[in-house]
Amino acid sequence: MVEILNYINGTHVPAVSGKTLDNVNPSNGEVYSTIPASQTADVENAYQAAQSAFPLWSKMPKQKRSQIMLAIAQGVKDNLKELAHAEAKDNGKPLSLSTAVDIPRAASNMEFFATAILHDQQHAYEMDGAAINYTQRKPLGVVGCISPWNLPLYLFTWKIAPALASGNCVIAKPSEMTPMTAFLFSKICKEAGLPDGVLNIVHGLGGEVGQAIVEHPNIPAISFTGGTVTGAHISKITGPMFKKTSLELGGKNPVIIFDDCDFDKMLSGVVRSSFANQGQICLCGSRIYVQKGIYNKFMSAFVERVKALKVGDPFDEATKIGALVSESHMNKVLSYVDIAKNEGGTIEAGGIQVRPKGLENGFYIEPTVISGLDTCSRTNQEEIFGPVVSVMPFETQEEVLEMANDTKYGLTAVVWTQNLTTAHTMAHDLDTGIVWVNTWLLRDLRTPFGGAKQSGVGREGGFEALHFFTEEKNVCIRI
Ligand code: TXE
Repeated sequence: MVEILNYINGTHVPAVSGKTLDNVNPSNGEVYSTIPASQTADVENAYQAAQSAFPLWSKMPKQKRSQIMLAIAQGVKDNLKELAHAEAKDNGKPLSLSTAVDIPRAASNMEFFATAILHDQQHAYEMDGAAINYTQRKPLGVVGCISPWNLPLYLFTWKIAPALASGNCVIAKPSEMTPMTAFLFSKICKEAGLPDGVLNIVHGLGGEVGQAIVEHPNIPAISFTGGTVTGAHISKITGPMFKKTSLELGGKNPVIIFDDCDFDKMLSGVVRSSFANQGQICLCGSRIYVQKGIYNKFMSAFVERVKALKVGDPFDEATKIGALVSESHMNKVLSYVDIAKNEGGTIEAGGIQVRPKGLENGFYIEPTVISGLDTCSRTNQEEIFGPVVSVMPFETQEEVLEMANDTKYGLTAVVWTQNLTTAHTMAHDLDTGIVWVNTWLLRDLRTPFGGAKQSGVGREGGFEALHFFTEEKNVCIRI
């Protein structure tokens, strides 16, 4: 049994209360580690450590901060195998995915922000010889970063990297369901020479540790990625406290396939955007709109490809769909299959739990394709966050645009077309923070990342993220 510990002031410690929580391996349903069941007292200890480290870290020359962060990135790369293995075991995702995507991206996040701080600019505004204004950006102090379970180290580093790079000290809370890689990462930080107290990792339940971070009177900024309901709860607390709050929340993303698309490329792309990471990525496309001319061709080719996806052991190289993160999440996803049936949907593929030999207690669902549902059905409106997609036909661009935008979410949209005008007009008219045309999840870390409507508030990525973690000041000097 592995004992995961908090990382406070450069030291690995249990929760003050001594209490622990069980951590389950979703591929077989077995408890394989414990995590500290931290509470307010642990967050307070982390805060004290972070506050003490702030003068040193915030005043350290950027070049030096950058070097330490690059050493951490190198440590992640050096430990790729161990981290990828840990991520697959903790989350249930295929090892091939954590090796190719999650862990390399965690290293890139650190590298990107470590170098971005060297290139950020300040502004100057000259007033016709009468005065000059210039701006400064200062770190905020001790900030809170709360991350989810679907891309554990990937999203953990996506938040802490800009926070640290811009000179803040951090209290970070990984999801209680996937704490392992953050724990391993803390050891890498120590070895890379990150000064004690600069990054503190407190494990435990969202309603306890997360809540204590959000409510802390001296933490001026919260960066959160997770469910829309939790995001709404957090902003009710941070609003009246005037905390800067960045929220990356859920999605119900449309994938729009026009008759004139490159069919083969589209088909592979849509299989990926539907089922990567068992459909547990806020960017996955779960509402697939297909133009009538190719609807039947698409449906039969898509269903054939989906049925061929191997579901099972995350450590088997042939596996394309691993386990869902938890039993309760699997049950939530399965409940939506029942909802879809009750709404009159036809299950074209999947729709059932799978019990692979030797892993009968794991949390597996066959990739599921549903047809015949109205765009306003619950299946098409609520975030399922699993390997479940709904396919619908459309005739005109105007019609599909209306259906695609008819949701409370607005994170991403994918458009498959070879027609430049269609691509441009759809990209312009879709109410989402991100539009991908003829691709999916192609990411340039310089670009703004985030959602419209109930998919979130604010943008991460590039200088936007560095700016979120700083306070801008204007200095006006009379000449
Ligand atoms: O997320 P939570 P859950 C969606 C997805 C999923 C649903 C619920 O639809 O089914 O959200 O998932 C911490 N104060 N997404 O319940 O609770 C929690 O410990 C502070 C989309 O697992 O939002 C974890 O670290 N923090 C999403 C983090 O919030 C709190 C990814 C996210 O967990 C807290 C995950 C509180 N009161 C789920 N309560 C995406 N956008 O990618 C919980 N937390």
